[in-house]
Amino acid sequence: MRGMLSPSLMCADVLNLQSELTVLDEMGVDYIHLDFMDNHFVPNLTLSPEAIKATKSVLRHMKRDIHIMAFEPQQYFDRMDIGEGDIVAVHYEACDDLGAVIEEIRRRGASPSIAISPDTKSEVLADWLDKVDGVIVMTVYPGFAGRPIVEGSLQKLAAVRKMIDESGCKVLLEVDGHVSWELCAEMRACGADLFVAGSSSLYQKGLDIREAVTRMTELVR
Ligand code: S6P
Ligand code: MG
Repeated sequence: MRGMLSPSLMCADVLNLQSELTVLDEMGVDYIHLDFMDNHFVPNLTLSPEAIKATKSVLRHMKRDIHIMAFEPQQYFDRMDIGEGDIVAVHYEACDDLGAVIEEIRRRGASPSIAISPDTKSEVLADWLDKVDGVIVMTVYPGFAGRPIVEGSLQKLAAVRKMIDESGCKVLLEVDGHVSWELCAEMRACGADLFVAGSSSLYQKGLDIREAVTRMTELVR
Protein backbone atom coordinates (compact mmCIF):
# COMPACT_ATOMS: atom_id res chain seq x y z
CA MET A 1 0.00 0.00 0.00
CA ARG A 2 1.28 3.50 -0.76
CA GLY A 3 1.94 5.79 2.20
CA MET A 4 -0.67 8.50 2.75
CA LEU A 5 -0.76 11.87 4.49
CA SER A 6 -3.10 13.04 7.23
CA PRO A 7 -2.28 16.72 7.90
CA SER A 8 -3.20 17.79 11.42
CA LEU A 9 -5.73 20.61 11.41
CA MET A 10 -4.78 21.73 14.92
CA CYS A 11 -1.46 22.88 13.43
CA ALA A 12 -3.07 24.91 10.61
CA ASP A 13 -4.04 28.59 10.73
CA VAL A 14 -7.08 28.64 13.05
CA LEU A 15 -8.33 31.87 11.49
CA ASN A 16 -8.46 30.28 8.04
CA LEU A 17 -9.51 26.68 8.58
CA GLN A 18 -11.87 26.57 5.61
CA SER A 19 -9.24 27.66 3.09
CA GLU A 20 -6.65 25.39 4.73
CA LEU A 21 -9.00 22.43 4.25
CA THR A 22 -9.88 23.39 0.69
CA VAL A 23 -6.24 23.53 -0.46
CA LEU A 24 -5.56 20.04 0.90
CA ASP A 25 -8.79 18.67 -0.54
CA GLU A 26 -8.02 20.11 -3.99
CA MET A 27 -4.52 18.63 -3.90
CA GLY A 28 -5.94 15.14 -3.44
CA VAL A 29 -4.61 14.60 0.09
CA ASP A 30 -6.19 11.40 1.44
CA TYR A 31 -7.07 12.31 5.03
CA ILE A 32 -7.38 15.29 7.37
CA HIS A 33 -6.38 14.56 10.97
CA LEU A 34 -8.86 16.07 13.43
CA ASP A 35 -7.74 16.03 17.06
CA PHE A 36 -10.31 16.21 19.82
CA MET A 37 -9.24 16.60 23.47
CA ASP A 38 -11.35 16.75 26.65
CA ASN A 39 -8.90 18.42 29.04
CA HIS A 40 -9.08 15.31 31.25
CA PHE A 41 -7.56 12.40 29.36
CA VAL A 42 -5.04 14.96 28.11
CA PRO A 43 -4.51 18.42 29.64
CA ASN A 44 -5.59 20.46 26.63
CA LEU A 45 -8.47 21.41 24.35
CA THR A 46 -8.39 21.74 20.56
CA LEU A 47 -11.15 21.45 17.94
CA SER A 48 -14.69 21.30 19.28
CA PRO A 49 -17.02 18.45 18.25
CA GLU A 50 -19.03 21.06 16.31
CA ALA A 51 -15.94 22.23 14.40
CA ILE A 52 -15.21 18.60 13.54
CA LYS A 53 -18.79 18.19 12.30
CA ALA A 54 -18.55 21.40 10.24
CA THR A 55 -15.55 20.09 8.27
CA LYS A 56 -17.99 17.76 6.50
CA SER A 57 -19.53 20.62 4.56
CA VAL A 58 -16.17 21.62 3.05
CA LEU A 59 -14.58 18.27 2.18
CA ARG A 60 -15.12 16.79 -1.28
CA HIS A 61 -12.55 14.00 -1.56
CA MET A 62 -10.51 14.08 1.62
CA LYS A 63 -11.67 11.80 4.43
CA ARG A 64 -11.79 12.62 8.10
CA ASP A 65 -9.29 10.94 10.40
CA ILE A 66 -10.76 11.77 13.81
CA HIS A 67 -8.48 11.18 16.80
CA ILE A 68 -10.41 11.37 20.07
CA MET A 69 -8.20 11.92 23.11
CA ALA A 70 -11.02 11.76 25.65
CA PHE A 71 -12.52 9.44 28.23
CA GLU A 72 -15.66 7.64 27.05
CA PRO A 73 -15.37 8.96 23.49
CA GLN A 74 -18.78 7.67 22.39
CA GLN A 75 -20.47 10.63 24.11
CA TYR A 76 -19.17 12.91 21.31
CA PHE A 77 -20.07 10.81 18.25
CA ASP A 78 -23.40 12.52 17.55
CA ARG A 79 -21.96 16.00 17.85
CA MET A 80 -19.12 15.13 15.46
CA ASP A 81 -21.61 13.46 13.12
CA ILE A 82 -19.39 10.46 12.58
CA GLY A 83 -20.35 8.13 9.76
CA GLU A 84 -19.32 6.52 6.51
CA GLY A 85 -15.80 7.30 5.31
CA ASP A 86 -14.52 8.50 8.67
CA ILE A 87 -11.68 6.89 10.55
CA VAL A 88 -12.55 7.22 14.24
CA ALA A 89 -9.66 6.51 16.61
CA VAL A 90 -10.26 6.10 20.33
CA HIS A 91 -7.63 5.56 22.99
CA TYR A 92 -7.08 2.10 24.44
CA GLU A 93 -6.41 3.82 27.79
CA ALA A 94 -9.62 5.88 27.77
CA CYS A 95 -12.47 3.39 27.28
CA ASP A 96 -14.19 1.29 29.96
CA ASP A 97 -15.67 -1.00 27.33
CA LEU A 98 -13.50 -0.75 24.25
CA GLY A 99 -15.43 -3.50 22.43
CA ALA A 100 -18.72 -1.61 22.75
CA VAL A 101 -17.13 1.63 21.53
CA ILE A 102 -15.68 -0.14 18.48
CA GLU A 103 -19.06 -1.71 17.71
CA GLU A 104 -20.75 1.68 17.97
CA ILE A 105 -18.27 3.18 15.48
CA ARG A 106 -19.03 0.32 13.06
CA ARG A 107 -22.78 0.67 13.59
CA ARG A 108 -22.44 4.23 12.35
CA GLY A 109 -20.64 3.07 9.20
CA ALA A 110 -17.24 4.48 10.18
CA SER A 111 -13.88 2.71 10.46
CA PRO A 112 -12.75 2.05 14.03
CA SER A 113 -9.14 2.56 15.02
CA ILE A 114 -7.33 2.16 18.35
CA ALA A 115 -4.71 4.67 19.45
CA ILE A 116 -2.06 3.75 21.99
CA SER A 117 -0.07 6.26 24.01
CA PRO A 118 3.73 5.92 24.31
CA ASP A 119 3.60 4.15 27.70
CA THR A 120 1.13 1.50 26.48
CA LYS A 121 2.74 -1.69 25.25
CA SER A 122 2.08 -2.71 21.65
CA GLU A 123 1.09 -6.22 22.81
CA VAL A 124 -2.30 -4.92 24.02
CA LEU A 125 -3.31 -4.56 20.37
CA ALA A 126 -3.08 -8.29 19.68
CA ASP A 127 -6.65 -9.06 20.82
CA TRP A 128 -8.12 -6.20 18.78
CA LEU A 129 -6.55 -6.46 15.34
CA ASP A 130 -9.43 -8.51 13.95
CA LYS A 131 -11.96 -5.96 15.21
CA VAL A 132 -10.55 -2.66 13.90
CA ASP A 133 -9.55 -1.11 10.57
CA GLY A 134 -6.64 0.87 11.95
CA VAL A 135 -4.28 1.55 14.82
CA ILE A 136 -2.48 4.75 15.78
CA VAL A 137 0.93 4.48 17.38
CA MET A 138 1.49 7.74 19.25
CA THR A 139 5.15 8.63 19.04
CA VAL A 140 4.77 11.68 21.33
CA TYR A 141 2.78 12.04 24.55
CA PRO A 142 -0.68 13.12 23.37
CA GLY A 143 -2.08 16.57 24.10
CA PHE A 144 0.11 19.03 22.25
CA ALA A 145 1.77 19.61 18.91
CA GLY A 146 5.50 20.24 18.72
CA ARG A 147 6.57 17.61 21.22
CA PRO A 148 9.77 15.56 20.92
CA ILE A 149 9.58 11.96 19.77
CA VAL A 150 9.57 9.41 22.60
CA GLU A 151 12.58 7.11 22.62
CA GLY A 152 11.93 3.65 21.23
CA SER A 153 9.01 4.80 19.08
CA LEU A 154 10.43 3.59 15.77
CA GLN A 155 11.05 0.13 17.17
CA LYS A 156 7.49 0.09 18.51
CA LEU A 157 6.15 1.08 15.10
CA ALA A 158 8.08 -1.76 13.46
CA ALA A 159 6.84 -4.21 16.12
CA VAL A 160 3.21 -3.23 15.46
CA ARG A 161 3.77 -3.60 11.70
CA LYS A 162 5.07 -7.13 12.30
CA MET A 163 2.14 -7.94 14.56
CA ILE A 164 -0.35 -6.74 11.91
CA ASP A 165 1.36 -8.67 9.11
CA GLU A 166 1.53 -11.87 11.15
CA SER A 167 -2.15 -11.54 12.13
CA GLY A 168 -3.25 -11.50 8.50
CA CYS A 169 -5.72 -8.72 9.37
CA LYS A 170 -6.18 -5.70 7.12
CA VAL A 171 -5.25 -2.88 9.49
CA LEU A 172 -3.98 0.57 8.54
CA LEU A 173 -0.94 1.58 10.60
CA GLU A 174 -0.97 5.28 11.43
CA VAL A 175 1.84 7.20 13.11
CA ASP A 176 1.05 10.36 15.08
CA GLY A 177 3.61 12.64 16.69
CA HIS A 178 6.76 14.36 15.49
CA VAL A 179 6.47 13.01 11.96
CA SER A 180 9.29 15.28 10.84
CA TRP A 181 10.99 15.79 7.48
CA GLU A 182 13.96 13.93 8.91
CA LEU A 183 12.01 10.96 10.31
CA CYS A 184 9.12 10.33 7.94
CA ALA A 185 11.04 8.14 5.48
CA GLU A 186 12.35 6.08 8.38
CA MET A 187 8.82 5.73 9.76
CA ARG A 188 7.76 4.55 6.32
CA ALA A 189 10.55 1.97 6.40
CA CYS A 190 9.21 0.80 9.79
CA GLY A 191 5.91 0.06 8.06
CA ALA A 192 3.65 3.06 8.73
CA ASP A 193 0.86 3.58 6.15
CA LEU A 194 -0.65 6.87 7.28
CA PHE A 195 1.38 9.86 8.48
CA VAL A 196 0.02 12.64 10.68
CA ALA A 197 1.81 15.76 9.48
CA GLY A 198 1.95 18.71 11.84
CA SER A 199 4.34 21.33 13.11
CA SER A 200 7.39 19.12 12.47
CA SER A 201 6.76 19.07 8.73
CA LEU A 202 3.90 20.55 6.67
CA TYR A 203 3.03 23.31 9.12
CA GLN A 204 6.52 24.58 9.81
CA LYS A 205 6.51 28.36 9.62
CA GLY A 206 7.20 29.91 6.25
CA LEU A 207 6.55 26.83 4.10
CA ASP A 208 4.28 26.91 1.08
CA ILE A 209 1.67 24.28 1.90
CA ARG A 210 1.35 23.07 -1.71
CA GLU A 211 5.09 22.55 -2.08
CA ALA A 212 5.26 20.93 1.35
CA VAL A 213 2.47 18.47 0.55
CA THR A 214 4.12 17.50 -2.73
CA ARG A 215 7.48 16.98 -1.03
CA MET A 216 6.08 14.95 1.85
CA THR A 217 3.91 12.79 -0.43
CA GLU A 218 7.12 11.78 -2.22
CA LEU A 219 8.91 10.99 1.03
CA VAL A 220 6.24 8.62 2.39
CA ARG A 221 5.31 6.97 -0.92
C1 S6P B 1 -1.13 15.47 19.65
C2 S6P B 1 -2.04 15.19 18.52
C3 S6P B 1 -1.29 15.14 17.24
C4 S6P B 1 -0.67 16.47 16.82
C5 S6P B 1 0.55 16.19 15.97
C6 S6P B 1 1.20 17.43 15.57
O1 S6P B 1 -1.68 15.07 20.82
O2 S6P B 1 -2.71 13.97 18.65
O3 S6P B 1 -2.09 14.67 16.19
O4 S6P B 1 -1.58 17.22 16.10
O5 S6P B 1 1.43 15.42 16.72
O6 S6P B 1 2.34 17.17 14.84
P1 S6P B 1 3.79 17.52 15.41
O7 S6P B 1 4.65 17.38 14.20
O8 S6P B 1 3.71 18.91 15.93
O9 S6P B 1 4.07 16.52 16.46
MG1 MG C 1 -3.61 13.22 16.79
